[in-house]
Amino acid sequence: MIIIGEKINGFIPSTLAAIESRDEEFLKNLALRQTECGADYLDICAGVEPNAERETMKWLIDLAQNTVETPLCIDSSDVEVIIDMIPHANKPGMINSISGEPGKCERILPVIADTEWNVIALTCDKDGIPTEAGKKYEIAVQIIDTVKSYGIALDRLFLDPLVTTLATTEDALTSFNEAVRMIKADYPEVHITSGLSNISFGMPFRKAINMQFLSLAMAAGMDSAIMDPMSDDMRATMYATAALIGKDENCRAYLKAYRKGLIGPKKQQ
Ligand code: THG
Repeated sequence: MIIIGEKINGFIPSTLAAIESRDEEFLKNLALRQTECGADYLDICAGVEPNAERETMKWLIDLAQNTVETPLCIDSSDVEVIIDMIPHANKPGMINSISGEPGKCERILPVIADTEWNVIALTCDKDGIPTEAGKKYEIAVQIIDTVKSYGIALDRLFLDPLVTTLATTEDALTSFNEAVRMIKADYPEVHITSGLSNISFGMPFRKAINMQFLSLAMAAGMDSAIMDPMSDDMRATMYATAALIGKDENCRAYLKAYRKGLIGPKKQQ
């Protein structure tokens, strides 16, 4: 599993408060702890008003890079902000995100074509976010064709089939997983990622839903997640599932995570 740590995001109230008060220690600590908990990338999302986004994003990038070696995942809905942040990164990371919406692929892909940057692509387009698996797949194929046309290897592409909300769409998980299976069957080298918490919006005991979503989506072929790696429950779910679905040879990663104390029952105080 390729873990994208979600905690440095201004849409999280405690993170926003730290950003607004320029609380470096709080934010450095998030970079450090997520990395210790196994994050492969750190999502960086400013979550501030548009005219402060560039400055805030740059400050967060510098802060993270001064604290850890973990590559960054530049998260903004504004492609121009993303492009302006690329030169500030001290190593290639992940772009979050492009989609089937006009202008996104055309603007970002030529910039990263001859680099080692990876890119997340959302399966939405000018008509919005489809709930139906066939439509998610259709947009995915269009994006894949465009990515290929820029000479970008498909293992640099992380498709996000945009899971919908279970409380309002009862087939949110089943259509997501169907899209994952369709994409993986035809394009096995493409990665699949997702935010884990959208599905449980509006439900009580969200963690239960998020954990089982992670597990079931991994079984369908999802190999990355934008998640809270500091959550003991989410980490345990991830390692146990990888072992159970045959994605962890000799359960090595599970055993190593246990030995390192990354998973396991809480020690008595
Ligand atoms: N896809 C892509 N990018 C994304 C999302 C996606 N970026 C933003 C978002 N969705 C993913 N990031 C977050 C960040 C924080 C939370 C949810 C999604 C969140 N966190 C809780 C908190 O920190 O309080 C804790 C959650 C937990 O304990 O597991 O709510 O879908 N491409």
